[in-house]
Parts: sequence; structure tokens; C-alpha cells
Amino acid sequence: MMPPLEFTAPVWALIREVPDSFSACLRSEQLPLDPERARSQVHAYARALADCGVVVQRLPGDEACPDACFIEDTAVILDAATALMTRPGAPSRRPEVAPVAQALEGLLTRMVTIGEAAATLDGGDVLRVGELLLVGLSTRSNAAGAEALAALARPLGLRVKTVEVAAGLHLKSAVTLLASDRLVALEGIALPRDPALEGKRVIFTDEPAGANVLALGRQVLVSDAAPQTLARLARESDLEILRLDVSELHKADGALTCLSLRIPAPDTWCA
Ligand code: CIR
Repeated sequence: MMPPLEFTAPVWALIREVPDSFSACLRSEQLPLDPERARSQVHAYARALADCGVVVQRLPGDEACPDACFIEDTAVILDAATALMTRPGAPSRRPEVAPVAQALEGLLTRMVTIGEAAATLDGGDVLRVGELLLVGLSTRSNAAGAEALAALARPLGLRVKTVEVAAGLHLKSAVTLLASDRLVALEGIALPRDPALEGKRVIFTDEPAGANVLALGRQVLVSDAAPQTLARLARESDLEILRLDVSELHKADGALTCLSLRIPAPDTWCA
């Protein structure tokens, strides 16, 4: 058997600039949105990634794509060479995919698109834990989308398991990886039984903004809008917890992971 791959910070991260049309983003509550504030928060996020040693590539925004800064939804990166370009569940978001695919061409060698017209998949519904890809069946991602991912993932030694997303936008709105042996999850979420999850510690939070953290190896980005989660993680963990204000992105149902697409070093994996 192959030894498990090392979990580490990504080498590359792609982010996408916020257009003025951000004020027309899809969102569950019709709160007014400030593109300028969102832009400066995305820039601070990019600086935080760079400070953690990640090489950040910024893609231009597009006024025709208000939600494009939530770039995670456009692809699932499986390893240092391979990505599945998604078919986002929201039709208005599908034009976001091609420019991201074009940018990834310079960094990856194998990019597959979803052929099945009935399949939908948002990257925010895919949580990797070791060799397991947990795929949320949500209002955005369906079983055919999960199957498209499984077909590409299987030969790479990765397994797909689906889980119903009962509340919130995406699976990763409610559960993310804190470290290779730990998860952060919103109180009440039911995680499936799976060997890859056995022995993992799950830290529950009742702060919705606290359940989406971005693990970058020893450092972890946590939203400023989750003060209790921040305090607890800083107190209890051996990791470096970095707080970031993404409040304008939260108003559009976004969080920390969705603001980047991350590429691991060869023979490693990342969040
Ligand atoms: C949307 O509704 O599609 C965007 N306003 C937010 C997407 C957030 N994406 C993510 O959490 N992966």
C-alpha cells in the first residue's frame, strides 16, 4: 500500500478580482453589497495567503459575472496536475468556468470538463479528507455531478461519498478541514461514517461563519465574524490561527475557502 500523502499548504492559489457588479451577487438575504469593501477584503485575503508562502495568481474580474470572486466553485483540483472543471448549479455562474480553465492551463496538465448536461457541481460542495472526497448534494450540486467527479477521482486513488446538505448553501459552508486530523463543523451537521473520518476530531461551532476555515498547513484562516470559534481555536490548537475580515463576502453567502482555488505541490494534498 502507498503511504498516505502529506497534507500541507498549497503552492499556488488563484483568486479572482471583484467586479462592480458584485452588488448583484446571488444571495439568500437581499442585503446591500459594497463592491469596494468586498474588493479590499479579497485583496487582504490574497495578502494573507502570500504571507503564508502561497504564490497567488490574480485573475481579472468580469462585470458579466457578479459572483466570479467565489472562484472555488468553478473547479475541483485533485492533485498537482489534475482538475475537474465544474458545471455550477446556478446557470448565471456557468460563464465563470472558461476563463478559470484557461488560467489553469498554465499550471495543470490535465483538465476535464463535465460532459453530462444534467450534472451540476460547485467546488464549495467538495470537501477532501485524505483519500475521501465528500460531496454535498445541495441546491447547487447533484448526484450526476458527484459521479462525474468520482469517475475522474477513482483512478487517482480517491473515493467519492455523497452527503445531503440540509441547510446552508454548500457542504463547506458547514464543515471544513482545520488540519489533516481535525475538522470544524457547524453544530447539528450529520457527517457520514467513513474510514477516512474515523479518528478525526470534529470541533463543533454554533457560529455559521466559524465553520468555514482555510487550512494552510500550520496556519489557518478564520473569519473575524466568528469570535468564539477564533478564541477557542487559538486557545486549544497548536496551529497559528489568523483572523480575517470577510464580512462583505459573507453577505453574499461566501466564506474563506470559496475565495481561492488551491493547487498542492506534487505528491501532497491541501485544503
Ligand atoms: C453564490 O450564491 O453562488 C455566491 N454568491 C456565493 C458562493 C459561495 N461559494 C462557496 O462557498 N464555495
